[in-house]
Amino acid sequence: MADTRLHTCMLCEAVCGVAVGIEDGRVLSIRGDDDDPFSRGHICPKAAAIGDVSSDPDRIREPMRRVGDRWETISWEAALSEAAERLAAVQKEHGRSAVGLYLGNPNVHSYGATLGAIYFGKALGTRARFSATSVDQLPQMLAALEMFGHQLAFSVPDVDRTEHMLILGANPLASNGSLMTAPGIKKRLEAIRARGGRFIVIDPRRTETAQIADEHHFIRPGSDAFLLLGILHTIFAESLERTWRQNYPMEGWDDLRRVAAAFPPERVAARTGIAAETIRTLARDFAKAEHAVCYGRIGVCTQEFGALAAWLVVALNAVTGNLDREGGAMFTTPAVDIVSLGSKLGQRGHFGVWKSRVRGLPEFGGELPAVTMAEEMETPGKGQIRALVTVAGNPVLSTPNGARLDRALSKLDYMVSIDIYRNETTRHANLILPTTFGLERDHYDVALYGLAVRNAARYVEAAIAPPPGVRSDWDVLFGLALALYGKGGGKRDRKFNLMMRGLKALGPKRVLDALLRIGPHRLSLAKLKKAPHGIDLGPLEPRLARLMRGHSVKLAPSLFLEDIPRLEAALARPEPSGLVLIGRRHLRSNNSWMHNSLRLVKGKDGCTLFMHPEDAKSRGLKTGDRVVAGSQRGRVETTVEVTDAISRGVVSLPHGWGHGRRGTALSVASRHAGVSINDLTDEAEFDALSGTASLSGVPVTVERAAEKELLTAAPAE
Ligand SMILES: Nc1nc2c(c(=O)[nH]1)N[C@H]1C(S)=C(S)[C@@H](COP(=O)(O)OP(=O)(O)OC[C@H]3O[C@@H](n4cnc5c(=O)[nH]c(N)nc54)[C@H](O)[C@@H]3O)O[C@H]1N2
Ligand SMILES: Nc1nc2c(c(=O)[nH]1)N[C@H]1C(S)=C(S)[C@@H](COP(=O)(O)OP(=O)(O)OC[C@H]3O[C@@H](n4cnc5c(=O)[nH]c(N)nc54)[C@H](O)[C@@H]3O)O[C@H]1N2
Ligand code: SF4
Ligand SMILES: [Mo]
Repeated sequence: MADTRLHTCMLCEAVCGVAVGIEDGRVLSIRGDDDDPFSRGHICPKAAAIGDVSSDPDRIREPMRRVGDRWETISWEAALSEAAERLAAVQKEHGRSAVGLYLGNPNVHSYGATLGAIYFGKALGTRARFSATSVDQLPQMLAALEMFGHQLAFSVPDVDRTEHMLILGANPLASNGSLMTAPGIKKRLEAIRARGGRFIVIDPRRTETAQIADEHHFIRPGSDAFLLLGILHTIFAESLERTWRQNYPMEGWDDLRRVAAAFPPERVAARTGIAAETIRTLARDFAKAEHAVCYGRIGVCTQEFGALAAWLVVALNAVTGNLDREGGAMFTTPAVDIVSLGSKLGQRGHFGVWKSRVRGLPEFGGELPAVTMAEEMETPGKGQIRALVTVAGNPVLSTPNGARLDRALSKLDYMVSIDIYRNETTRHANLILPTTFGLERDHYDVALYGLAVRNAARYVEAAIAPPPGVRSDWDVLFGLALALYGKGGGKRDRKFNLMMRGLKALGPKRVLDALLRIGPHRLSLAKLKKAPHGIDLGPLEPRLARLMRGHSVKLAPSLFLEDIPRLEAALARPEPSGLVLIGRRHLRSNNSWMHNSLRLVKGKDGCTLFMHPEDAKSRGLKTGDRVVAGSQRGRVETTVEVTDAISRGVVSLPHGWGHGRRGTALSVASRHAGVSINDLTDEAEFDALSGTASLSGVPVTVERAAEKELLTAAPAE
């Protein structure tokens, strides 16, 4: 019998409410929930693929054990026992940090996994922790930590009330917004113009977002810190700052003024590719708007000066009096308030307390940069990573020089992957522990409601039953942690272990209920269940004074000031004369793991190399030609797409492709394999301040593929 159940899409950060048509326990249809006050019926083409993943024949439905090249099923009891025994053995012999942990992006999209992974990490007791953070938003977290004293104190654009939005390195029309939970972002951006405002995009590509913007300026990859300093220079030089507009204490004005003074627009124009007069106009328009917000995302984070750029975005909002102010950059007041709770418990985050073993890169919030993962596995000595647990991650495709990591994984003593697919990463595991997915679990977005552009909350029960052989991420993480303790591994702390036992028995729902009850809106699961379409908790409100608890906002933290000489040195350095590579996202693709849904990958090839007509002409290339792109790290063969939407000297490949590797079980994706951009990106290139991968602006060469290459280009293993 057909039935409609409400749920929330867990694929990206927009948290769209969905209404799921179900018959005989299977998903028939997924449409937007028109009665969700926050998402108002919005969905994108990916939502329909949630059901495809659930019922995907390739999905792992029982624990699997690898014996050589063969995979066999194994019971949960045997699997947990084996994993615990092998991990404990490595830890006992080589120390706790000899077992690494990598947490991937989908952990953020399940509250059970988010909470479970925090405790699992603690239970494992390793310093070899990694996650997608260091190929993503780490610089923005570092800016939050240094400026506001909490690594999760993200300021989000009050997009619904701003009059002027300056967007750097983000393409919300494809990504649906990031560190800015804003379902239906296209309409929200268009509404800025409808109320007389403007929005401007700064991007090396004329993206889908740029195409509907009032202005777009091409920028040289990796130069956002220069542009932002040029803008700040103008603001100070023309006395456009608004020192009086904040209602919280703020320090560091003079330091910021001094730094900006050294970067007049004329000095940064060539490096950014943006004319000095344009930079001045950008500054004036921004500073003079009554409600303005600058928003930067992954394009400004994953570059050589990612941390400086992330800091300067917030600083620009602050000096123009737009921080914590209507229509500016504000702080969400979510129903589950991790920032306030963490602050009360003294958990604010930390940076650089210890360094990675081989290259000496700084930890952030207890994890090491992903660019160090392979070397920490390959380099012998005390602390070498010999075993690994991955949880919902695919670092072979998502971290720089994935091919090297691929090889390093194949040499580990032992590996466990908690995942739903046997993909490029998890094929190396000795055990794959499969979990529930999507509609099969209840959902409240602990992480993303904390970044929402309106205060909102929605809780939904599981809509369909999971396959009988899988367990929830929470159960698997706690189960593995407890089994590990039982075998003498992990953190040897009886009290902690008892707490883990208690939490496992309590289950995620009760923890969520408690978090809602102590949260600022005093909600509860029962209250949320009475409003299955979700609750609107009103527009964002100023809250920085309360968050800062008497401390001053630091406009110019010394950590960033000390990185300025490195920026200066880069200005003196000659620019690469050849092509540089950037990434891109597409509305129908989600990082590395949804290419096994035929409805998303069929049709036009999603993995092509964008190239400017002049660059194509000088190489005698046209759309459809096969080419080899090569970098310091590797070579991939792909198809050119000539377009003037990319700036000259820049080429772009999407990330998350490259499914041609042997030993995966992805029957659709392997037929739409594409190539991995991260076979070209370089683990030796990173933001030296924060340790974040530098994925933008990788020097590459592009040549027509030779006949012999066309024949021999076997995918990397
Ligand atoms: N060059 C380049 N590289 C990039 C980026 C880029 O822009 N350019 N973007 C970076 C960014 S922002 C990110 S976040 C990372 C993502 O990097 P990762 O998190 O490493 O990779 P994902 O592709 O998200 O892989 C998610 C994995 O989780 C599994 N999975 C999905 N749902 C569930 C679930 O509910 N439970 C469990 N247990 N497993 C699940 C999938 O099968 C897959 O194996 O990639 C980064 N890499
Ligand atoms: N459809 C879809 N949605 C997604 C994802 C997905 O894979 N597919 N991934 C999700 C994840 S994990 C994340 S983190 C978010 C990311 O969300 P966004 O940050 O919006 O991600 P992108 O679309 O990659 O946009 C980054 C932009 O930065 C530009 N850029 C590259 N280098 C530079 C530079 O040096 N300077 C400037 N100014 N711009 C630069 C690129 O051209 C690109 O347009 O998206 C999320 N949503
Ligand atoms: S925009 Fe994001 S949350 Fe909304 S339907 Fe698409 S993938 Fe899901
Ligand atoms: Mo991400």
